[in-house]
Amino acid sequence: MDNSDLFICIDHVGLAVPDLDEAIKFHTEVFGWRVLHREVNEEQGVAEAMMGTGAQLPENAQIQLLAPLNENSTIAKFIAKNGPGMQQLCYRVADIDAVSATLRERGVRLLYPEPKTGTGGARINFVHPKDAGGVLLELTQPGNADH
Ligand code: MC0
Repeated sequence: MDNSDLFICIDHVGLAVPDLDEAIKFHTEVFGWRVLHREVNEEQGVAEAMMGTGAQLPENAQIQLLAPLNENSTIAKFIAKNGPGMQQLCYRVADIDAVSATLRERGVRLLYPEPKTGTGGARINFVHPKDAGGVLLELTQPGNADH
């Protein structure tokens, strides 16, 4: 991959929340967001909701509410340490294998050797916050179900 764009856009910003239903109530009733999608991802240890607007375009970033499924969840650990709040920034990519290879060539470590399954069947991986300026950076190549 040459030095052209690696990322398509900000796909979503993830917020760690203790309780998904309470967070959805707050974000819909106070901030006027709509629930675009909900799912449970057992492997990631999360129950999640993707929030957007009534006029959501595919390239508009979404807000992802992430609640822990159990106390071993990375979200539970994050909340225990930091309290609720911004947990991750997610960039959308067209080809996660090519982007991962380019980032590895540039010395950036990805958490998983191969992509795992994310929202809507996306292929996902993460850059550790220590390699991304203190931000947990997710990469997502959307599946066909979303976007
Ligand atoms: C940890 N650190 C963070 C951070 N998590 N910094 C910024 N943002 C975060 N979210 C920092 C800590 O402050 C600490 O820095 C150092 O990293 C080690 O932290 P730790 O508390 O010991 O945590 P670890 O190492 O046990 O876990 C961190 C790690 C983990 C990033 C490896 O959270 C992870 O595997 N995340 C990827 C998976 C994930 O987040 N899944 C949930 C979303 P100091 O300076 O104190 O050493 S699932 C999802 O997003 C899917 C559904 C999707 O969108 O498709």
